[in-house]
Formats: sequence, structure tokens, C-alpha cells
Amino acid sequence: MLGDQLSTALASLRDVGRPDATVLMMEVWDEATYVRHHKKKIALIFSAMRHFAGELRDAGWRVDYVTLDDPDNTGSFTGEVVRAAERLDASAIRTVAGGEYRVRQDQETWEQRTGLPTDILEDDRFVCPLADFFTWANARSEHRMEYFYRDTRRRTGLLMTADAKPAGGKWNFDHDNRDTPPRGVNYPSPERFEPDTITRDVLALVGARFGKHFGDLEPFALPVTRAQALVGLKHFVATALPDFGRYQDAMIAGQDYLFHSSLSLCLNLGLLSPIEVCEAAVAAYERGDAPINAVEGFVRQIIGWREYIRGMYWWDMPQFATRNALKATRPLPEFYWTGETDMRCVAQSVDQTRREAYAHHIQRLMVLGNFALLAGIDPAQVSDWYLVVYFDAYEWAELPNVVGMSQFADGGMIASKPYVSSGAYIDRMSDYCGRCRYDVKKKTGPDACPFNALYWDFLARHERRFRPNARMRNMYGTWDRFGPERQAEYRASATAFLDTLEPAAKGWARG
Ligand code: FAD
Ligand code: DLZ
Ligand code: SF4
Repeated sequence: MLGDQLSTALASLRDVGRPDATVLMMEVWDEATYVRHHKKKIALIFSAMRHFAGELRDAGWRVDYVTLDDPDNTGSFTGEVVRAAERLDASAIRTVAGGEYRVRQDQETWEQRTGLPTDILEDDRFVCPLADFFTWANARSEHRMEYFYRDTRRRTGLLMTADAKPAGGKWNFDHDNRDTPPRGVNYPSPERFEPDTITRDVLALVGARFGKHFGDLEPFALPVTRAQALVGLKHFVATALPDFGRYQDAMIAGQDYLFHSSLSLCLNLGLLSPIEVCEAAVAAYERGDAPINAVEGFVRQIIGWREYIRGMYWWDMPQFATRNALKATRPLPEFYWTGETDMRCVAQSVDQTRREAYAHHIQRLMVLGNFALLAGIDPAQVSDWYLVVYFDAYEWAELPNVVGMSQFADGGMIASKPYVSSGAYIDRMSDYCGRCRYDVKKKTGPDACPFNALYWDFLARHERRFRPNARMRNMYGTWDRFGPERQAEYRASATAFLDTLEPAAKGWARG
């Protein structure tokens, strides 16, 4: 059982006699360091794994749990499977397909490495089986999430009326979801959990062994058990869901979570299932406790975006990992690791990422991702950064979001146009700009918001690709109206800024 498969409903546990089977769980060095994950993320996974092993034992399973500091630990999944096969005198191996291509490749070798029949079962914790996703994807030349989402609504019956119509009369209420919170609004915060002895042991281990990795280990207050995850879900539905929709795109300094759920952590570890999370939200709608725009928006994130992203990952791997349609080669700037930049939006988002191993979707997409895309940063380096820093980052979820949605390195497989914006968007959706050393209203020059010149420079650099895109016609219309002199000023201002970027020191992401 892998570290993100912490569910008693896992396919490999089904139809197995408890006395006959041993559940193998392993903390391994290679998984913690193939990219040098955020300290909090490693602690989260180890603590959740140890708690889950205890719950399995309480439920009558025999569990063979290899800790990181076991002197015989070989440091890799395959090494540990080979060692366990002998130790346990095993006659067969059952495992659920890993969530990352790399791990899946490892699993394929286990039969040959151990000489034991090895069953690799589909991970059916997702709503859409991969075979169905591939049928959907192979049948069309464009793969927009919205149509996939509607099929998934029909498949699950979530927010569907008795006569098979979308609840509330529309499939999508996104137009109601663009507000910024007024002053004085009360922000909820996610439930926080005091570390118990198991977590404290893990914190000591991670502090000692991974001290040089990015991010703050403590304070640590994340959910590490299913019981805590359920408390977190209930708390989100009661306190944040009603306003989840309308403030979904907002960014406020000092408010790390706003009305977001932070449930990606529990969903991706297996502590909660996507359907139960959606059902809790739909129940709130049916009770009249949350409006349709909030609940539809939330359900769309989970049975729409999350399932679609996972499908696209497996559909396009292994090519996805090396895609670079815009031929972006600039190294990742050091400030992604240190937060030391005068751009307040970036500094705030990195600082929060360092403390919490969390930033919400718009910070990831329209601040940190937007900057990397505008600046032409190598998408593989951007992807490594995201994989390291977020508590919900497993490659199946991270890579399509970064390489595809955010960096357009897939050439438009996921997004119909690049997610780029000037400072004006960030100013409209956040309170970052007021206290920034740059002036968001200034377009060029050393005091101008860098996003402004970088935005036009990006459009100019990629004119051949994007001018024919109907959704970008207005942008190029504006660019044309600037005229050659103003255009040259924008481009010179962008170049001057890009020349100041310091590349990240080696070793932050990969040792
Ligand atoms: P909420 O705003 O409360 O949304 C509810 C749930 O919807 C999330 O918990 C998540 O499970 C799901 N969801 C929403 N959008 C997406 C999406 N685009 N892809 C997958 N699931 C989605 N999500 C990850 O789970 N892991 C990642 O490594 C990851 N990397 C990202 C990188 C970039 C550049 C971008 C733009 C997005 C990324 N996302 C990733 C998607 C999304 O930002 C996070 O799922 C979300 O911020 C998690 O916080 P939350 O639980 O508070 O989300
Ligand atoms: C991310 C991670 C880390 C840090 N450590 C472990 C580990 O020690 N043992 C484990 O089983 N899984 C770990 N993981 C998750 C894996 O890297 C990988 O994402 C999943 O196995 C994919 O299903
Ligand atoms: Fe970010 Fe520009 Fe606003 Fe500063 S002015 S916070 S750099 S968008």
C-alpha cells in the first residue's frame, strides 16, 4: 500500500482474507527525495501512513510497516518489496496502480524482481475509470473540461434533477464567482489539529533527516487521520462553503485559505473520497445552507477538474513531462525558494507556501504560474517547484496543472488560451498591490508593475502562435494600437526586468 492510498476501500484490500494477507507499507528515502519535498509534506505523509497502519491493525489486518530509520531499509519501493517478499515468505503480490507514472513503471518490475505473481489493480477511488476517460479523449480533437464535467454529472447524478436536468437550471455558475470580499468580512479558517505522539515522532524524524528541504516543518496542524479529515470536511461545509463560490478567485494578504476547503490534502492521500465530499456539499445545498453557485462550483472542481486532470495525465504520459510548446528555457528565479522579491503578490504567495505548504488555486495560477509563463521559465523547472512545495502535489495532479493549464507547455491541450494577465487582474482580485513597491498603474520603467510589461512582451514573443486565436483577438487589437514606439518601450522594460532575475541555486528541487 503506497503512501497516498490510505483508504480501507482500496481495491487491494477487497476480497482478501485478513489472516492470509500482510499489508506492506514503507517509508522510503527515494520517495522523499526524488524531488526534495517540503518538510511539512513529508511529515504529513509519514504521519498519515503511521496512523493508517494503526487503524488497519485495529481492524484485524497484519501490517508490515517499514520506517525510514529501519537500518535494513533499502530506500526504494522496489527494494522494499523484494525484501518483504522474502521476509514474509509471500506467495503473491497485490497492489493498486501508483498515482505517478514513475511509480507505476516500478510496479511493473515487481513480478520479475520477486518471481511472484503480481496483480496491479486499477485505482478505483476516482469517479471516472481511466478506460472511460481514454474513450472520451480518443473520440475528440479538443479536450475541454466542461464537456467532460457534464458527462460526469450525469454519471454520478450529482446536482441533477429527477428529469436529468442540471440543478438550478444551468451546468455552470462561474459567472457569479468573481467577487472580492468587502472589508470587514469574517474569514473562516480550516480546522487545525494538535500533533499527537505519532506525529511528534515524525516531526522529529523529518526535522533531523530533511532539515535542508524547503519549507517550515512547524507549526504542524494538518489532519492525518480519516476521523480528522471528516471533522475538516464538516467544518468546511458549515463555515466556508456558502461563500466558496463568489470569493473563489480572491486573494487577500494574511488570509491563506479564504473560503477554500484545503481538502485536496485529504482527497489525494485517500482519507476522503471525492464522492463523499461532493455529497456533503450537495446535502448543504438541499438543506438550503449553501447556494447553488457555491455548491456547483465546488462539485465542478472535484468531479470536473480533478478527474479531468488525472485523466489527461495518464492519457498523455510520458510525453507530458517533457512538453515545452513555447520553448521556454529561462531558469527558475531564486525568489521562488526564498520569497525575496519586491513583487508583493509573489512574495506573499511564496511566504504562505513556505509556511503552510498551501496556496489556493488563483495564487498558484495567476500569480506564481502567471509570472513563470510571462517570464518564459523552463516548464520542467516550474513543475519541479510545484511538486516540491504543495501538500497535495502528486505528479498526476501537479503536472497537468502546471505544464498544461498554467504554463501552456502542452500547446493548448488543457487550456484554450494561456492564463496570462497584467497587474490589473491581480489588483482587481487581491489587496496585494496597494502596499507593493511597484506601481500597478505604471506600464513601463523601473517602478512599473513588472507584470505589465512582461504581459505585452509575452504576447509579442508568441504573436505567431496566439494572434490567430479568436479568444485573444482583443489583446492583439490593443497591442496593435500601441504603435511601434510604445511597443518598443514595453519590450525594453520587460527585457530590463528579466535581466535582473537571479537563477535559483542548484539543489533546491533535486539533490
Ligand atoms: P478548493 O478550492 O477548496 O477546491 C476543492 C477541490 O477541488 C480541491 O481540494 C481539489 O481536490 C479539487 N480541484 C480544484 N481544482 C483542481 C485542479 N485544477 N486539479 C485538480 N484538482 C482540483 N491540485 C492538486 O491536488 N495537486 C497539485 O499538485 C496541484 N497543483 C496545481 C498547480 C497549479 C499551477 C494549479 C493552477 C493548480 C494546481 N492544483 C493542484 C489544483 C488546485 O489549485 C488545488 O487542488 C487546490 O488549490 C487545492 O486547495 P483546496 O483543497 O483548498 O481547493
Ligand atoms: C510523496 C511521498 C513521500 C514523501 N514519501 C513516501 C513514502 O515514504 N512512502 C510511500 O509509500 N509514498 C510516499 N510518497 C508518495 C509517493 O511518492 C507517490 O506519490 C505515490 O506512491 C504515488 O501513488
Ligand atoms: Fe504584484 Fe504588480 Fe501588484 Fe506588485 S503591483 S503586487 S508586482 S501585481
